[in-house]
Formats: sequence, C-alpha cells, structure tokens
Amino acid sequence: QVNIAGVLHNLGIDTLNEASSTGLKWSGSSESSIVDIHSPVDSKLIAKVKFATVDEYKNVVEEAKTAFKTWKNIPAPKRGEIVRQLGEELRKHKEDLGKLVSYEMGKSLQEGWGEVQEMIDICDFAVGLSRQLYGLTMHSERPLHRMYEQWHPLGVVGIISAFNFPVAVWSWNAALAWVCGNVCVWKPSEKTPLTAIACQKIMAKVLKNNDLPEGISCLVIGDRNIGELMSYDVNIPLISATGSTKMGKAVGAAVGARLGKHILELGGNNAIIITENADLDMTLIGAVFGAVGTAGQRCTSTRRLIIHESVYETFKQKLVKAYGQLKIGNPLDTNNHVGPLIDKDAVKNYLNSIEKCKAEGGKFVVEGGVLDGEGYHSGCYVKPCIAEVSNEMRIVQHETFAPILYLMKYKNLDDAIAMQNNVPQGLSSAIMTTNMREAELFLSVNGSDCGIANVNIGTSGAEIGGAFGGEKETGGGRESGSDAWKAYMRRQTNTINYSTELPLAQGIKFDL
Ligand code: UN1
Repeated sequence: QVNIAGVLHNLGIDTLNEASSTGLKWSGSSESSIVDIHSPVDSKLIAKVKFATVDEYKNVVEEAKTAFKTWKNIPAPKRGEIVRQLGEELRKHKEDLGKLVSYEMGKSLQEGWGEVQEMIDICDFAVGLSRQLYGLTMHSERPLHRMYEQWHPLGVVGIISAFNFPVAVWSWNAALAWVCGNVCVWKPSEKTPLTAIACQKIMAKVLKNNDLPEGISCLVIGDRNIGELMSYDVNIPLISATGSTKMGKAVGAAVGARLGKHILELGGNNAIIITENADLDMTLIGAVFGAVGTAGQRCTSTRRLIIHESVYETFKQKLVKAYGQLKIGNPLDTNNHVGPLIDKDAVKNYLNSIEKCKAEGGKFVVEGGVLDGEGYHSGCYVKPCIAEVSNEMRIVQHETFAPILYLMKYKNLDDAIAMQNNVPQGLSSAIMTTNMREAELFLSVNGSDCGIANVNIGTSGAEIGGAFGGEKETGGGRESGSDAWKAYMRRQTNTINYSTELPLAQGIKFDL
C-alpha cells in the first residue's frame, strides 16, 4: 500500500489544511469557500482546499502581469534554462507526483507515472524549442529593403485543464508558453487541485532558486466561475482550455466575444477501424488499452470499433475474453488494469449512457455495472463494458467519459471511413491493417477527418512531439509538439528600408 501522507509530505503538502494557507498565489483567503477533496480510490479525505474569490483572482492576474514585464525581457534560451530546471525537479518527484495523480484522480499508477513522464518530455522539448522560435525572412519587392518576421510573447496565458490529465495538460501549455516569454495563470479542475498545488510548489521553488517572481507561474483553484472570469478577462490574451465540448463552447464564445485567442482541446469520439488485414493480436492490445485505460476517461479513449465483417465474430470473442481477464481495483496496486471513475456523478453518467444505449437497441456482449464490496467502497468502480450498436444511435454520437466500448460492422473500407468520420467530434482515429493501400487511403484526404490518425497504434497515448488536438467539436486547437508554439506568440512582420528613397509597394507613385 502507498503511504499517501508520505507522498504529500514529499511534495511539500504537509497537513490537511496546508492547501488553505494564505499569501501564495495558489491559495485562497479566509472568505473563500473550503472544499473537501476525497480520493475516488477509497473515498478518504485527502485535504481541504480553499477556492479563490474574485478579488484573489484579480490579484493573481495583476501579479502575473507584473511578472510578465520581467520574464519577457529574459532571452528565450535563458527561459528555456528555467524550464530545464523544472524538468529536473519533475524527474526527482516523478515517483511521488505519479502516486498523487493516481490517488487523487484514480488512474493506474503506471499511467500516473506516464503522465509525469509526459511533463518531463515536454520540458525537454521546450528547452530545445527555446533556441528555435524561428521566423521567416522574405525578399522585399522594393530595392534596398529587407523583410522578416519575428515572434513575440502574448502576455498572460490562461490554462484551464481537466481532471483526467490533471498535470500533463498544464505542462504542455505552460512549458511552451514560458519559453515563448509568456506568464501563466492555471485553473485546474476543481476535482484535482492537489496535484496542481504540488506542481505549483515545484515550479515556485525553481523560480525562487533563480530569483524570479512566482507570478510567472500562477495557480487559481476554483470552479467554473473562475473559468468564466478568465474567459472574459481582457488581461488574458490567450486561453488554452482542455475539457468537455460543453465547457469549450462556453469558453470559445466568451473569448471570441472579446476577439481573444483560444486553443480548445475538447471531446473525442475516437474509433479504430479493424480491417480484414489487421494483425488481431496487436489490435487487441491497442483496442483494450484504448477503451479501458484511465477507465475510459481520456479524450483519446477508444469509444468505437468499426470491424470488417470477416473478422467481426473472431475479434468480438477475443475482446470478450480479454475483458473477462481485466483486474479492476485500487489503481495504486500495479496488478490492477482499471481504477475508479473520478466521482459518483461520473458513475451516474456511465449508468445513464448504458440505459440509453439499451433503449436505442444496443446489445451488450459484456455487461456493465457498479462494483461493490471489499475494495470498492468509494462507489466509483465500474465494469468496462461492450455493446453492439449502430453508428447513428444518439448515444454513440455522444462522448460518454467512461469505459463503454461500441462495436459495429462494415463491408467496405469507404463505408468504414464514413462511419468513423460521421460523428460531431474529430480528435483521434486509427486503422489496424497490414495492407498499405488501406493504410494510405485512411491517411489521405479521403480518409480520417481527425487531428490524429494512426496506423497500427490505438487512438490514445499520443507522444508529446506531435501537435495534439482535433477538428469539429474537438475545438480545432493544437497543444504540445510540432509548431503548436506559434499559437502562444504574436507574429510581427517587419519591413526595413535602408535606401535613401521611399518607394511605395505595388508600384504606387506619390510625388510631393
Ligand atoms: C487527454 O485525455 O486530455 O494521447 C489527453 C493521450 C495522452 C493525452 C490525453 N497523451 O492519450
């Protein structure tokens, strides 16, 4: 068993009330509401956390704005050095932070450590990036003129993150935003504030060691009211929000109304197409991990399997057998595959979706249900289940954040691709095939319409090096690798005349 008190201590969260201390940017005042944070693992109280008031929020934003004046003037490679130090601290704290992620959020310990590894990886990426914030140069159409572009920081970047990746999503945004010269204000999910406080403490220490203001990294704990304040706040030129489509639509509308910038990374309804040429053993691992990993609470979780009729029955049997072997229980016990859902509301949502699926004619080949008895006292442990459905069913078109996997059959690949695309969301997708023509068609303009399209890999578990995000109701934003950094900066085009004349562009004559 994991000693959670020890983990909290190692992460600098010493007492139950530590999270309510005042004075730091991550905490609230006595007027703020105090909220108990319980673990979905065993429903025990982990800590009490104070939610920030409106005034506290405003103070935090002022601190961030002040810190920006210092931070933006530090050369980018030196900012990279600070992010390098954060990566080093995360390496030291990987063990404990991964455990706290697992205990506070409920994902398996392997996945908790995996999440911290993603943070370390993005820090490394950002360090390299800090020397590669390249702009283009252009040839001017005028003599003795030079044109180029440069990238400047935006200012305060607001980060709104979800419970399911309580720390990694922050780091993808923050590490990039920082090397780009921005300061960050982070509102984590109110369901997982402790991992956020742990991260804030780690970063605050790095900043302190370097005599830099803590306002470079700010944390505001609160509910959707804080998210709303941030979305409408003209002091925050960019909001990066990860979470449900419902939340994203509200944030997008508020930020859009003030013509601010946003990066939205929202719901997915991710499918794997399994062709008659798939390696079924390999497919099984990708499909089952995709469907039950993080108890189906990843935005990249596999929700639909679109299976060729010739392998449908065989693969269904393999799935049923594999589901029969899944171990559900305390996620800190590495023998278990599946931990709890985040809370009882999520359990209700899971049960409702099963009911709706049945009402619409879905046929369950692996039944769902809530587990009780020894080890399941929190009431958040559910059975991953599988239903045979048709793609048009309303429940299948909807993202249920739970381990419910839908099976459907296809005859030809064009139909399978049409089914895969025929949902409102467009995050992740995959094809399992050893046939090159099938794979290339899937990746072509006539193939998947998602932001992520994989071949012989499941839908979840993207590496940080690629841009992460998706189309349609997934929101269109990109976080993490590739050139996603450009969204965290403003582009400035500069034209410099070093001649003794002032020729106008487009050949316009204007003589005085
Ligand atoms: C999320 O669920 O919001 O690709 C992020 C993955 C992880 C990130 C998921 N690297 O599954």
